[in-house]
Amino acid sequence: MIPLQQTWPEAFATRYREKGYWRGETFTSFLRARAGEWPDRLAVVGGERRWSFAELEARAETTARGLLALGLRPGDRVVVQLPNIAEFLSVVFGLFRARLVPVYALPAHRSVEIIHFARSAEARGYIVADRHDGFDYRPLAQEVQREVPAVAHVVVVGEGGPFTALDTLPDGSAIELPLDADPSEAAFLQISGGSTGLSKLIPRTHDDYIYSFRASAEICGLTPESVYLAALPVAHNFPMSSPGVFGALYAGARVVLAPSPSPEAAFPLIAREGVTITGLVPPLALLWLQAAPSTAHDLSSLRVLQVGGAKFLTESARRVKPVLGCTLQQVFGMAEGLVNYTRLDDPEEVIVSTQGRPISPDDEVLILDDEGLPVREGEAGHLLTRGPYTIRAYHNNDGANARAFTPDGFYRTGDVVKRTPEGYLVVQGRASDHINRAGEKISAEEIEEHLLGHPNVFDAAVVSLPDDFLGERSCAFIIAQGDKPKAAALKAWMRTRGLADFKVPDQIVFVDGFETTAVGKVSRKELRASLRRRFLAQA
Ligand code: J2J
Repeated sequence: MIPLQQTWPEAFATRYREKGYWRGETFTSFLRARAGEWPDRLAVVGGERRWSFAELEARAETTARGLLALGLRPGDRVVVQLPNIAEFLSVVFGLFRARLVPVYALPAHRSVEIIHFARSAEARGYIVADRHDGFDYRPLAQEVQREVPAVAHVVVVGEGGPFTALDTLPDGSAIELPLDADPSEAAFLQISGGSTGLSKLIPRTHDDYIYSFRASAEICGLTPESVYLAALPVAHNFPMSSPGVFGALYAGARVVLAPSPSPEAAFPLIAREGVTITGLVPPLALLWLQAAPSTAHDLSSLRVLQVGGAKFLTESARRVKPVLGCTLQQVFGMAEGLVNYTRLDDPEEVIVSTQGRPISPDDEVLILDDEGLPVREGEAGHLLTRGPYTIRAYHNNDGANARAFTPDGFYRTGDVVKRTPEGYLVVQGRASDHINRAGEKISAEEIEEHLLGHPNVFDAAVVSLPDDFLGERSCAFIIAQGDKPKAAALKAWMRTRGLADFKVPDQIVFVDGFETTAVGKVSRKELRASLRRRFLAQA
C-alpha cells in the first residue's frame, strides 16, 4: 500500500528541516530512545497497569508482531477506538512499529461514525475495548464488519467474544518487522471536528506531529519528573499532543490515564500519583473549580491546569489560581495543526483574557475580513494559518480541500479571532456552522441530514445556543409533517440511528415554517443565523 503523505512544497519542507523543527524522528524511534535511556522509569499508569518505558516498548513490539501475524499488512489503516487505558498506548505504538496506520475514533462514536471512518480510510482493521461506560463494542464491530467487509480484522482489548482478544493474538515471534517509517510519511489519521457534513480525516506525519508535541512539552515545562494526567478521552488531539500523552512520554514524564474526567475519578489519581499537569475543556474546568474546595484529596502537586477546546471565559479563568493554586494555561488548538498556548510565565491578565500565541516562530497567521483582506491590527477577522505542523490537505477529499485551503496553502480555520499587540489570539467566535458542545464539535449539516430521515420531519435547521454549563448546546428547529412527533420521541429515535450520543440535539423546537426572502430562498447559513437570532430575542 502506498504510504499516506502530506504535501508541503519542497521549499517549506527544507526550511522546516533546516530550522530543526523536523528532525527525522518517528514514534518508534523516540520510544526506543526513551526505553534505552530510562528502561525502568515508570511511563504509563492506567487502572492496575504500571508500565516502565521498557515494558511499554516490549508490549508495543509484541502487539506489532501479533497484528502482522493476524494478517494485517504494513500500510493498512486500523480504526482504534479505545478509552483511557494503558493498552491505548501499547496498541498505537505497536501499530507504528508494524507500520500500520491508526485512525483515531472516540469512545463515544457509534456505527454511523465508525463506518464512515472505516470506509473513508479504507481500513482493514478495527481495535476496540470489550466494554466501556456500559457499552459493549463487540456488536458494534460486527455491524461495522457487515457494512464494511474490507475490515477483515477486529481485535478486542479484554474479552474477545466472537473476535480475537489482544492477549491472544497469534504468535508473531517469527515475523520480520518492517523497517521504520520514513518520518515524512503520515503516521496516523486524526479526525476533524467536522464543520460541514461528516468528519474529515487528517493525515499527520511523524515529522510534523512530533515537532508539535516536542515543542508543546517544552512550552508546558515538562521534565522527566512531570506527571501528566490524561483526563479527556485520549484519542482527542488535545490530550494526545498538546502536550498530551505523547508530549509527556517524549519528555520522559509519566502518563496517568483517568477513566473519566470527573472530579470523583480524577482527584484521587492526582493525589495518589502526584499529577503535575492536566488538560480540560471549560465545562469540566468549572466542575473541578466547584468540587476542589471541599475535596478530601490533596491536589497540591498540580502545577498547571490547561483549558482549551472551547472558549474559557475570563471570569472563570480568574478563579483557577485562587481555587486550585496552580497556573492556568489556555490552549487554542485544532487537529489540523496550529496550537496556541498562553505561556506559564505570562502576566496573569494575558493568561485569563487570551487564548495564547502559536507554538512556532514559523506558524504564519493571517486575520482577514470577509473580502480576504487583512484586518487592521486588533480587529476581528477570519483566522487562516500555515506552518510546520499544519496540514496542507485532508485525506482523499478534493471538495473539502478546495474549500478549506487557499491556493498558497493556508488552512481556513473557520474561527474568528483578534490579535493583541503582543501577538496573542483572542477567539471571538467562528464563521462555520458547527456547534462546539463542551469541546465536541458537531456539524449542523450532519444532524439536519439525520433529522430529515424521520418520516414526520419536513425540514430541520440545527443551531448552537449559549449554555451556562456546556458553553453551547444544540437546538434543532423542526417543521413537522403528518403527525407531529414528541420532542422526546424524536431524540429517542435519533439515538437509534447509530450516532454518537453527544450529537443528539439537546433541545427541539417545532416551528410552522422557515423564513424565506423575497427571492424565495435563503442559504442554510442565513436560515440558521436568523432562527437563532429570533429564538434568542424571544428567550
Ligand atoms: C475557543 N475555541 C477553541 C479555545 C479549540 C489543543 C486544544 C484544543 C484542540 C481542539 C486541539 C479553543 N477557545 N481555547 O486539537 O491540540 C475550537 C476552535 C478550533 C476547534 C478545533 C488541541 N480551542 N477551539 O479543540 O480539532 O473552533 O481541536 O478551530 O477538536 O475548536 O477543534 P479540535
